[in-house]
Amino acid sequence: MSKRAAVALVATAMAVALTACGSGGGGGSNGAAGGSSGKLVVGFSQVGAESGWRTANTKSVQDAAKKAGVTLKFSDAQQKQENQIKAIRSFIQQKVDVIAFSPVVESGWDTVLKEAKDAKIPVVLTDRAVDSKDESLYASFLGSDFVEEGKKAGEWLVKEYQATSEPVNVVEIQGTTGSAPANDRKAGFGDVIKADPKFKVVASQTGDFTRAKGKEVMQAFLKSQPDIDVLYAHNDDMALGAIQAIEEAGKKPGKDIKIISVDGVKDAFTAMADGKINVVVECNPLLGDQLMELVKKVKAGEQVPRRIKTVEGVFTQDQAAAALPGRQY
Ligand code: GYE
Repeated sequence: MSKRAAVALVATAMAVALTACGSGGGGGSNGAAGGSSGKLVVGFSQVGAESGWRTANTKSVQDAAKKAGVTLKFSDAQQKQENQIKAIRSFIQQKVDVIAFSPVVESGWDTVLKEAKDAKIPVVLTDRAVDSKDESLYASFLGSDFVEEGKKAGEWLVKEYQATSEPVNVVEIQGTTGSAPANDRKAGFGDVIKADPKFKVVASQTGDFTRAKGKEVMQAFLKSQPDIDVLYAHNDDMALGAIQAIEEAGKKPGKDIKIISVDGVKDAFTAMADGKINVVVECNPLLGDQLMELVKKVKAGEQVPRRIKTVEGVFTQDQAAAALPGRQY
């Protein structure tokens, strides 16, 4: 897809999402809008730098902020919730206009979000969700539908093995424990494959969304599981790490062990074009422009949708080579 086409697609998705009736913009009124320079100040607490997806997401948010004339206070939590809580508290102290953050895990946010609410600083979730019951704690959530991604992964598997009634042994490398994408990609996948008992998830462990952990976990699976047909990795980096482990064990990734991955970073497309990954469920990290539009609206007190979903596809080996040059991340 050309850059222009991709931008158009995102813009369309945004337009569609924005027509959905939403509630609770919660535009804060923390003093003069835009701070002393008159620019909107956004505190952004990022998860970390654990994956290719994350690197692309960070760049997208930083570039979009520049383009939108937004002052971005960026904080990298190194995959630790306590660092995110500290960052949010510091944003509150600095009286930023809006706080945007991608929560590393789903639970445990109510106290700090309540502090932001008391300080009248609106919060926007981007990429990952929280499990807070109190919906007034954040204005909107912009990001992918991870359950849907898991379902797409499961649907590919069901189709791939539709001609056999033999058992299909699946190993799963999960994302960060307690994170929305790990919880939801597991649930969506499980939901689809449970309809046919021939599919067995024989081992499932976290690889923390990193290449190094993905490799380590796959090495352990190869030792403990005598017969692995399929690997389902919750992201590309873990799949790429696992490919190394599979090759070092003298097996052919994509053939001896079929591989399902999620994200769609360039390295995964290259591996797919080489026949080493069988299918990639896309998860779009390029959320920056939508996020800037959203924080501006929230600050202005405009109504915004509670949930804005990104539009994503599924790519198989036969499409990989042709799609590769157009991939933006
Ligand atoms: O799939 C993974 C990253 O939250 C959607 O986090 C994101 C996930 C993405 O580390 O690569």
